[in-house]
Amino acid sequence: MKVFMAKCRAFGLGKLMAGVAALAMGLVLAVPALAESMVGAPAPWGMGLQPSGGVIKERISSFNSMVFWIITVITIFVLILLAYCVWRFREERNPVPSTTSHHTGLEIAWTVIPVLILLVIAIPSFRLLYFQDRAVDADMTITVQGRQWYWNYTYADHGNFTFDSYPIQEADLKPGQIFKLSVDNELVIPVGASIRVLTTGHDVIHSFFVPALGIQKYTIPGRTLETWMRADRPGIFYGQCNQICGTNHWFMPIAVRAVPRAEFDTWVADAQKRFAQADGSAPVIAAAPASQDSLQIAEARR
Ligand SMILES: [Cu+2]
Repeated sequence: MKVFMAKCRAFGLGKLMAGVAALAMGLVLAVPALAESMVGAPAPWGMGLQPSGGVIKERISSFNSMVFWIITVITIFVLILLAYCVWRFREERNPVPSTTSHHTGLEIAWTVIPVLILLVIAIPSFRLLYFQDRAVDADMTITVQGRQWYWNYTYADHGNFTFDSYPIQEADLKPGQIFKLSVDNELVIPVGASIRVLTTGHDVIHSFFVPALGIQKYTIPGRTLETWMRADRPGIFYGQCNQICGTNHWFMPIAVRAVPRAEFDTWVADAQKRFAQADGSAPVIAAAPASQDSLQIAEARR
């Protein structure tokens, strides 16, 4: 019996060890698998922000968490104060109401403390706004044009090829594609590259919004606005036009695919052929803002 118990224990321990080893292996394998490709998309019952695909979204998320905790502490404090006042100054315990209307110390405190709290929020907030504003040292430029109702992308630094991006109809979806988010021609970018994004509108105001990359910019007819994005991990990051732009506003999803540099170069070589103009010339619409104005804007803002 003793031998049997010992065997059982040994077997149990062995099994446990094997389990732990398998779990550890699984975790080791899971990390590269996660790093391989992430999907930035809304999830059913998702309560928080979308996962971060790059540094801008990481900073937005940590700022959001900081403000969340400040709000939580203030809310709990006010709730406790309210409950205490209701209990302490109820009619039964306080038959003769106080006629006090001023308290200098208290008034200074409830003016100064909120100002300090706002300062604590304002400093990182402005820092984040300026960080999001433009790429300090962009590796490449992409022009994004919002049109009724599709997106047009131009790769200014790669021969100025340009293409349109439309959503995939429900009947044509392949496995893994998402209705109202997946598109026929994705905006492909290299992982780790800081990309200057120049936005402009063709007809009405649209807005280029990809939450997982922390980018949102209006596309306004007659104007070129600048912002930037960087995907620090490979994956596909979905977004949508988030400025009501007409009846087919829903028809403007965005899919940004971040791939390793070598894969990006292969895609560019292929895209240059696929999206070449019929006469081989550079696209007219994008040529001016992408090559000249973009540099002037970048220079003027330094
Ligand atoms: Cu829209």
